[in-house]
Amino acid sequence: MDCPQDDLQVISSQGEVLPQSNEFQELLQSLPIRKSMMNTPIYLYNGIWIDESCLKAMIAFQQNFQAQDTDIILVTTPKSGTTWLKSLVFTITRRFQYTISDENHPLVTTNPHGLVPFFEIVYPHNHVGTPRLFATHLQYTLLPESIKTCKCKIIYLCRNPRDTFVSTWHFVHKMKSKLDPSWQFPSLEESFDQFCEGVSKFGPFWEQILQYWKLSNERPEKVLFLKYEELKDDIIAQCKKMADFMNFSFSSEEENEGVIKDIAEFCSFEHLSNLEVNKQTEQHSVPWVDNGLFFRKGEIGDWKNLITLSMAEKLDQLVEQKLQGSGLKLN
Ligand code: PAP
Repeated sequence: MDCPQDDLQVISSQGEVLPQSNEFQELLQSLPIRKSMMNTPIYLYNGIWIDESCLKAMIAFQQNFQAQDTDIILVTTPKSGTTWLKSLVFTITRRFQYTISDENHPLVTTNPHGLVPFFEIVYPHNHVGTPRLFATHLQYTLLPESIKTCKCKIIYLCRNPRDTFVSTWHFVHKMKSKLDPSWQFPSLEESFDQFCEGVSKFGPFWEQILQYWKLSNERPEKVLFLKYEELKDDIIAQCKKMADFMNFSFSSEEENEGVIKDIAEFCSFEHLSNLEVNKQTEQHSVPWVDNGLFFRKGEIGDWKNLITLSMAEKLDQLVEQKLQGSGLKLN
């Protein structure tokens, strides 16, 4: 997820816009700085690489957000299926409120990002209905204490890093070349090396994956750990798992009536990407990002069409080394 520089402000819990303080400028100047895949500055702050506007929103979120026991928080690495997870969780938790049909469901008229806001993109945010649903790309260590101590639940989703990298590459190129066709990007090789170094938005990606993986083992009632590939493999089983975890289990009547299958089809790439609202090039559910940019191919293994086998092997080795001893595999 990319956050343009001038679009966001730090806003207090009372909703006041806070002036860009000298303190914040001093903080920025004190941080290590690199260029993102989009060739814009990113800063290393408390272990993650983040851009200026997301850093502002993140600090406001850390200072002001109060979690509630019933909140559900979706955490993802960027480009690992956030849009899909948002649509699934929204549809599962709101199924008694909205019939899963094309006419009246909010997902028909609103992109999933408009229904489940990111903490670090705009703060404070509007949330729709109950339970409150939020999303973030932040590591667990950066979440406010109230999320850690109350009974709210976290659903975590990651994806094979080869496809995540390739999805990010296509996203930033489509986005920036639309804003400015003459924009200069780092080369594919440079971007790939930086990704492997851990220098990518909200990265290093393996730190985030490991934190939530560990926590999902220690506190399975708090964190549910999912993989994009497993959703693709058996969406019905994964929907049931999510529903049970959120205390929104499907009844046997619902199962027999095919409700889970309806939800899976309703939130499928084919259905969502063909809705008018998600083909829009002018509607932005996240500042500056066309709704259509969240849907590209939605497949496993598209890395083969961009990176070489030796790049893929290099990434695999890195991942194996980083995840060593954790019991987690990402293939
Ligand atoms: P974000 O981090 O900017 O929110 P995110 O939704 O996590 O993006 O990732 C986008 C990817 O999910 C795209 O993958 P691709 O580039 O490999 O195609 C997008 O196509 C895919 N995606 C979006 N919606 C769905 C869906 N309903 N089912 C499966 N994949 C999806």
